[in-house]
Amino acid sequence: MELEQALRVALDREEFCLHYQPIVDAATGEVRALEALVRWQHPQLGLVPPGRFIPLMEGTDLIVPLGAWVLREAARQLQVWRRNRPELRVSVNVAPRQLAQPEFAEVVRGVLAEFGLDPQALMLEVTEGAVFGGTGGDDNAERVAGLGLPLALDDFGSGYSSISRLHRLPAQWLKIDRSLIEDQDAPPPARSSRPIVRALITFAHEAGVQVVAEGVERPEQWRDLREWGCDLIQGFYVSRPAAPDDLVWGPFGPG
Ligand code: G
Ligand code: G
Ligand code: MN
Ligand code: NA
Repeated sequence: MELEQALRVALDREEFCLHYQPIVDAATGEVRALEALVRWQHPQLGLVPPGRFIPLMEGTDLIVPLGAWVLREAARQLQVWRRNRPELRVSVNVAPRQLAQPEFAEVVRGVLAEFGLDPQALMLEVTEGAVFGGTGGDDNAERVAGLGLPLALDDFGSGYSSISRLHRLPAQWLKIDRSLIEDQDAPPPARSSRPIVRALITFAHEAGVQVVAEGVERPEQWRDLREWGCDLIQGFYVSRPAAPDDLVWGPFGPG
């Protein structure tokens, strides 16, 4: 069966599930939030990672119903977690086409109401392209921010990122793309991204925005980032994304 058709069937059968990756306080190692990351539980293939089907769904309108399902499932799970962890947040990735839907803010409002969630509890991860791509994403970003949801600017530094846009987006977090964290200690002749990361932290703080470093895989990276004032750490060194029952809650630390 063609992949697109298989994904339509998978949506009808609700064959998707969410894994969660901790985002921890750089200073204390406590879990502040969890990023929801979708997987497809294929009856024959097993767990399919999003890299295999999200691009196709983003190219069709399939991302819209999938995105709505992800929002609702993340909100449902968050309501359960917040009974014991009242400060916990979950952040959800929002695709450009999803953010461009006229009814996007209404869908978000409905999900918050259904689960009686504080809007501050649910974060939305948006990319620069989604917000500034001229598709109406900027209006919807303003609308959901107006509902009280915090926004995270995702994958910053992976494309043609612009610092000036930080001031034009009501974002609480800047997520530095893992490509910049990865080359942090690149050996010569590759040029290290360390000065860029330090400058981004400084600029973000000037704009009143907290910084999340993505893709932290080694304790030395965490120690450097902490020294530079980075607020939050995410990456395999802390934890891989995991099913709710398999999550380890820390606190974590760079040793
Ligand atoms: O887990 P992995 O590295 O394979 O994720 C690949 C990409 O899929 C990441 O860029 C991530 O943002 C994206 N992704 C994961 N879950 C979702 C989701 O629920 N919605 C959207 N739009 N993208 C997602
Ligand atoms: O684009 P987005 O930031 O949403 O992508 C998140 C993806 O990055 C997830 O699919 C997750 O599996 C992946 N990821 C998270 N931490 C690490 C890490 O430390 N190293 C690498 N290589 N990938 C990571
Ligand atoms: Mn993300
Ligand atoms: Na990212």
